[in-house]
Amino acid sequence: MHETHHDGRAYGAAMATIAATTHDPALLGTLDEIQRRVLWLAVRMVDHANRERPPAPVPAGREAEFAVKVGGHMASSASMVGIMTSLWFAHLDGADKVAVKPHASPVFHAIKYLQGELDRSFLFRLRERGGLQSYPSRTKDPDVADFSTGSVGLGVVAPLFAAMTRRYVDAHFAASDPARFIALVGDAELDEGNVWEAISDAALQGLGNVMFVVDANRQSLDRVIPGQKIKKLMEFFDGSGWHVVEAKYGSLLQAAFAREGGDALRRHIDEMSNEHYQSLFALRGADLRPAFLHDADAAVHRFVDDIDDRELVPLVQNLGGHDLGLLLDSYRACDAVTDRPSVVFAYTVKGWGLPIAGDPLNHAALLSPTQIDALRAELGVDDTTEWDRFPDDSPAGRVCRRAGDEVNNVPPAPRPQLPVPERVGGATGAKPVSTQEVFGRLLTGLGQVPEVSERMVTLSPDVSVSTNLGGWINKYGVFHPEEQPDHLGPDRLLRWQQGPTGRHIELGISEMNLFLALHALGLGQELHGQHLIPIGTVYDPFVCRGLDALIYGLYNGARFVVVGTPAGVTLAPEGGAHQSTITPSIGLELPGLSYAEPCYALALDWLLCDGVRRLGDPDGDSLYLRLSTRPVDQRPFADAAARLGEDELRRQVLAGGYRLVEPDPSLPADAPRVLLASCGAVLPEAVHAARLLAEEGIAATVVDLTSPDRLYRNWRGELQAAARAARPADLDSLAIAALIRPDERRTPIVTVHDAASHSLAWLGSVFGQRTTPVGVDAFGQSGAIVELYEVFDLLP
Ligand SMILES: Cc1ncc(C[n+]2csc(CCOP(=O)(O)OP(=O)(O)O)c2C)c(N)n1
Ligand SMILES: [Mg+2]
Repeated sequence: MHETHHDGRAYGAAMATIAATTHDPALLGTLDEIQRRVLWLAVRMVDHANRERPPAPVPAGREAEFAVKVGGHMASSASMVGIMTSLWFAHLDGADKVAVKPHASPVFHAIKYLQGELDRSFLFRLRERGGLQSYPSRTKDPDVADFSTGSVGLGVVAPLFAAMTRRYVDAHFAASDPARFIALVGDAELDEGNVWEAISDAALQGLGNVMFVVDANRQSLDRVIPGQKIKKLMEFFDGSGWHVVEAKYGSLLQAAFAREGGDALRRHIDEMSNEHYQSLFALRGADLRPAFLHDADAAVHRFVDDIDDRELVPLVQNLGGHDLGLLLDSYRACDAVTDRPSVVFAYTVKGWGLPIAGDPLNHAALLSPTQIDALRAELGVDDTTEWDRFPDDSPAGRVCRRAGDEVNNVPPAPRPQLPVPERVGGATGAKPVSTQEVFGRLLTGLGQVPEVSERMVTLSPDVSVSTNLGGWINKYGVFHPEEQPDHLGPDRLLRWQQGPTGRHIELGISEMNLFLALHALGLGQELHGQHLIPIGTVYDPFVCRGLDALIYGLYNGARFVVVGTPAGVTLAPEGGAHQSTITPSIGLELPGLSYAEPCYALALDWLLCDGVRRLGDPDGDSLYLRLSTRPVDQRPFADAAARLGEDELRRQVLAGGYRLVEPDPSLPADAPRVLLASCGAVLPEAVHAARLLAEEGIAATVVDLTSPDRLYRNWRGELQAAARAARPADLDSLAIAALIRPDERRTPIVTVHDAASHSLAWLGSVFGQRTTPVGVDAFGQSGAIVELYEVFDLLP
């Protein structure tokens, strides 16, 4: 494998090559027996799902239209069998948390089955609805994975952020049982930039309870990875201050290298290209020798002459990632280093033990029935025993039972119900004020409620100051595992007092890290036994930069508040690069997230308090607030509160909208009508437009859509329920029915949004009204607010 160091420089002191030590041969023998069964079950599960399970019933005659393969990843699973068997049966204990490489999910389930945590019936339900998920799922798999994985790269760092969360939780609450946080990583996953964003972030340094194990099979989906990739990756980790362990060669090869002339063998393998090395795995006996010796010098020929054909195959494939003793040594070496995270590069064979081993196109390859039959015989099971666990009284059975007792997941306690007030208060006044400014004040206000405050933690990717977290940070400080001197002193606009009691986590400019940290903190209850209230701020356009991590967090059931501010072209002078347009649709469409875009201070107060409370509700969700720096006159809201009463107004604001301005009563009853529906920073333009329209004799109603998301879901939910029950939809029961009165349901609607016009265009469909959507359907540009509103038709 062509992995020699390019400039001959010695690796950093942190890098260690593990030499095999002696282990109890009986234990290694039992682990080997277990790994063979794990391999069999993982492969057979995929095989069964593809060849034996009857397909889901399909409307008659339409079979071809629904015929897609089930799929699954035998080769990616096989390369992890040694790593995962040694880990689960001889290393982990109950408190440890592990993220499993997405395509090794069958291995995870095979292990959980052998340990007694997964019922046998699930072995036949891989990739079936309600069965085992294609990729490990924290929320859907019956044998609960600690972390979901699937979008490569995200699961890699999830345990790193979880360890960061544990460190935070232990510093703020009573310390919990020590746990190790482990990621099992595909080597090509490390191509994803988010991995390196996390590894280099200061907030994630010094976590000695983290271990990554990289399945270095030198293959991705498409190819054998050329060149010196693994050495480069090791250097990256080393350069980031990690403890790096290389488990490259197994004990057979290590022993061969130690024999006389063994150096030449080592050099030959080290210098061989990955493609050449991988091509050897398909060869047996006499075919292997000439291929192995291609380009070898005389010393290697001499050395190999003494090895017979049968010994050559296991020797050539004897990589560290399949040597159980070496793997255990590697894990222990990582445990021994407690001041920084560790990574093991375990060299493996993709498709280990299978006829597709090392084939560059084996990623999704399935064994043929004949190959399955041969493998069954080779791995020591038959038709009658192939799905069995080991007998309880066998050595393997005893190891399975003991490991199972130690590592079964305990279901988490429900999140506590906190005394979150309905409103913080004190945010309103006579002066026009922006939602972003109010948000800053509300945070410090919520900080006055001790049971809530102690669980609040804010985060920002280097935009704390410009998203108004300054007041909160000044009061509660910045988290650092150790007390830090404050060289600049307290007399500054923004203090930066760092220590273990701090309640703000500052991140570098990585929105992926923001959402991955929100995900980790938002699972505080599930993974660490402490419910947290994580609140992250980000410039709204850069929500898109972290979008996959945001989706990941929601998919995993994490609960957090994210504040996108400032948003829209209202950020006028900052220019098109900073003006968000499509984020409302993201907020509306993502499950598990309530998107709200209030315009007025008290509406924001209610929404934030309600959102914080919902983080702890069993059927709650996360909250996305889209805010602005535009100062807004608060009087129209005070008028609406006087008209509707505060309790009713609050109820409507939380439901998603209310009538802000009623039509001018001085207009005749038969005056032409229009309904202006808007939200957020451009709402004052709708209010102003209503006045101008009244002067022209047109009766305009202004509706403030505080959460278009909640209104849409409420409407869509009723339509769906009605359709499924074959009954007419009860539109009068909808929250929107309070916004659009019966006598207005033929009135034309104009929607006005500082966002893509599409986001509110659905509104007219509720009652079948003609709708003109107005919004920002082009990239923005620098200018004054008034100029940009003019460009996008947002000025009345
Ligand atoms: C973000 C993302 N992009 C692409 C994919 C599709 N994909 C799945 S596995 C894979 C290759 C992974 O290679 P590696 O991590 O080395 O895993 P191996 O199967 O070799 O163990 C790709 C590109 C994905 N799952 N997620
Ligand atoms: Mg790989």
